[in-house]
Amino acid sequence: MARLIGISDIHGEYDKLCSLLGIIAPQSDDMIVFMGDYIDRGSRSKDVVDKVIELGEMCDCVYLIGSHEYAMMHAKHDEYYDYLFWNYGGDATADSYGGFENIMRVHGDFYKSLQPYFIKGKYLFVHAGLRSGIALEDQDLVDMVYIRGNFYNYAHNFPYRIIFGHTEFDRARVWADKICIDTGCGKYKDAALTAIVIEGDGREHFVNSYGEDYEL
Ligand SMILES: [Mn+2]
Repeated sequence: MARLIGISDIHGEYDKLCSLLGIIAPQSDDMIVFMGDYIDRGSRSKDVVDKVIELGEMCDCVYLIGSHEYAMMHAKHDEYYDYLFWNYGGDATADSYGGFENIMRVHGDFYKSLQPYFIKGKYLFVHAGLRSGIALEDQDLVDMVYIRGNFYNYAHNFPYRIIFGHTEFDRARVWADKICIDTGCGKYKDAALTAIVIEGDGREHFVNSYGEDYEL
């Protein structure tokens, strides 16, 4: 049966992405939602983007925007995002493309196509979260890619089970109404890249780049 798979915060860690995909072994009827932060920190951001694009040729893939792509795309025009980009791993991304100016030249179509969120059945995938009390269609993209405790420390009333990344925990973390799958890949040398795998029968489990497979 087809699976729904979420992967977030790869951060240039091409080898961990390949390990994880080798374990998950995507099939043509699977759907993979990439939840942003493809780039920065790890040394192979360009290869990560090539890989996730390539995967879209063998199964249904959805690509969301993360905070690091947002900062990268605003870096040239905005002092604050320029600071964020260059001080949170952007140098590694620029190096992987052979210069900052090549990032949008090579993968501009991909970065400009990134979606803010994605809904599939009872699940809503978003990079960082949503702001409570604001309708989905009125959410600010900056919140959706940067929000932290104001989202995950409180119950929300959106009619979805929200799957997000952006804030890292040691392991995937499950609340009654939300799930975080960022386990620090790219930020810490030995951190795993973790995917949520939702089986056709609805079973949710977590698979990481070290081959662990667990339920919470
Ligand atoms: Mn991140």
